[in-house]
Amino acid sequence: MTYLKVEREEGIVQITINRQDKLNAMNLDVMDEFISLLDILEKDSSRVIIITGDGQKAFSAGADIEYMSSIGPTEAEKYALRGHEVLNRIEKLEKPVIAAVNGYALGGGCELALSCDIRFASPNAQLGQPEVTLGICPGWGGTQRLLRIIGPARAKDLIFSGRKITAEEALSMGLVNKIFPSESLLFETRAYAKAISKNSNFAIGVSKMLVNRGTDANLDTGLKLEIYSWAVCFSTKDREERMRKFVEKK
Ligand code: CO8
Repeated sequence: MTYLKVEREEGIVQITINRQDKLNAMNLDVMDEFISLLDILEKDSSRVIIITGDGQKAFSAGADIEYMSSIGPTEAEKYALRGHEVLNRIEKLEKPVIAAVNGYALGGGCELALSCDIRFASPNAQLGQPEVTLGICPGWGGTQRLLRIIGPARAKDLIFSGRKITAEEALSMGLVNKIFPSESLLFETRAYAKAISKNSNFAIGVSKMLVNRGTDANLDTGLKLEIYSWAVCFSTKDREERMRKFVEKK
């Protein structure tokens, strides 16, 4: 792969967007590489995925503005659909995906982070949806995922103003989960990934699905889905062994 660097260690896969000269802006090639990689990650035995950007400056500065400046509505729709495919598949992956936001996460870069389950950031991170400054609305799910994560009033503020917010402000509105010093962001993210990878990946996958589905379902439907999913967990060997070990220790 040219634009995505993939490193694997003990079930943890770290994906680094590797287009530093353009602040890791995502052109069609980057999206195509994400799709090829997702084809693998959806089936392999990896347990936790980390997404970050190369260098100290950017997670990703978004969709490629140079490319977008040369296209019309037909290509724009294709570009948007490609982005949606990538982000939807990340969101639906049956394993945790963590964004290590190491700098600018703007437009499509912020939207990529929003499709992840957890966002850790360095103090120099700046997040935002500056699309309206370019004459477009967010196009990779920003209006919908931002709304669900930080609520409509805050989402509208960020989208209407196009302003960049600091990691601290993002933390205060629940847009990032935690801030780590720049030099230890990846170390801490990997440590967290390793810790959660020791838990049942089946149970985590089911929990992820329940939280995601529950976001748009009414409470009664969400609770019903939880009951059935909970019961299904009792059919796994993994659950049997984990509970047996606990009981035997006693
Ligand atoms: N696309 C392409 N190139 C970019 C992008 C980008 N999004 N961002 C930065 N670059 C390039 C610059 O052109 C520059 O290239 P070069 O050195 O060849 O001139 C290089 O990266 C370094 O950038 P700067 O010199 O601008 O660095 P600064 O430190 O001065 O500024 C900023 C950093 C503030 C991040 C600035 O680069 C910036 O504002 N970038 C654009 C951020 C932005 O507006 N992002 C949103 C894009 S729109 C979007 O993502 C829509 C998503 C939905 C798409 C739906 C499909 C239709």
